[in-house]
Amino acid sequence: MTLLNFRTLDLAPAAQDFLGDVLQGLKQTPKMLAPKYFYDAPGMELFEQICELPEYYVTRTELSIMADLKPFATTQSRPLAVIELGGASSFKFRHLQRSLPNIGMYIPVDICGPALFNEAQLLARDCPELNVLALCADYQQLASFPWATYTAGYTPVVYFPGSTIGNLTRSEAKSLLKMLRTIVGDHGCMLLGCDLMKSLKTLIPAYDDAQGVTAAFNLNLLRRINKDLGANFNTEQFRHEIRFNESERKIEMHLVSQIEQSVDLAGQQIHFAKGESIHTEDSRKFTRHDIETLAAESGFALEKWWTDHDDHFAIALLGVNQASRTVHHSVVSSLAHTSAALAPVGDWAAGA
Ligand code: AVI
Repeated sequence: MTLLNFRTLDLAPAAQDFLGDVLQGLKQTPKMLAPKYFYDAPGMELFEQICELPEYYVTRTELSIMADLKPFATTQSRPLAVIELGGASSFKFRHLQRSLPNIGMYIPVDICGPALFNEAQLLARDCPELNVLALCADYQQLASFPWATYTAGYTPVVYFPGSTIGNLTRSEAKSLLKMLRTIVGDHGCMLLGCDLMKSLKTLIPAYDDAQGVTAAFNLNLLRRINKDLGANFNTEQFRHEIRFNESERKIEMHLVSQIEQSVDLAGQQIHFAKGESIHTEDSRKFTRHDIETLAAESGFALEKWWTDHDDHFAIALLGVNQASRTVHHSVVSSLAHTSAALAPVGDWAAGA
């Protein structure tokens, strides 16, 4: 059955980028791999299991706060166009819909195309009144997307849940927010999930659970490199390790080589000393002040801060900083005219 309210756009980066990034990361000292590569189909499945672990407080705490967002919906006169970053699973969006009943357009963005398209189609089938545009893309590609065309008539709301912002460096987070500021225009806003700094007694087990699901998630990155790039990592020879970096208030995930060894990748030999690690992820933990500062540096302003009783997690409403208004407006207008390759969906505009 053709769904009139469902479209897809595939701007997925070439496989070549993956090989280039992996080679570059493994040749540098210390070795590193970008966390965005965790999320192939098995990685997505493992991440879903992580979200249900008793130790991983993040997801259930975030969901518990969502009901508090209701008053925000009533202040909006136009229907909302929700742009979700990392939207391959529609699970959180379905919760969001219960709190924000005036969503008319949903644009989930993810680099895991098959899961994204599948989930978005199911959502479009379940919600015939909702226009769904599933966009397979890397966050960097979003800057040149003609957002204003797609969100005309709606209030654009960028939804970035799960504290994925914490997996970026400070400067990456700032650049991303600056770019998102151009997407929301002068009248939009952003809902940002932020994991807060807390006791290590809670933090450490959340990233080193008793069942070993997080370890399997971390090691799956090496399996993916074997499968997609023809490498020969022996995953038995690497161990999941987490470290708390106090000065930067972040949990680091590493894969530590248990022996001295060499791995073949694309005709090259990658050498590992015994005990040498590959740094695979940072997960930053925030304070309210961190988010206020980040917002102010990116053209946003913190307008609301919803949190749970234990102050474990917060959802921040970032509105547009008055001073940044007109400058960004012209950027949004020009973006609408730059990408001729992507046909606008004029008939989807609210009120059209
Ligand atoms: C996706 N991201 C916010 C998760 C986090 O908590 O940093 C990824 C994760 N890594 C290990 N467990 C969960």
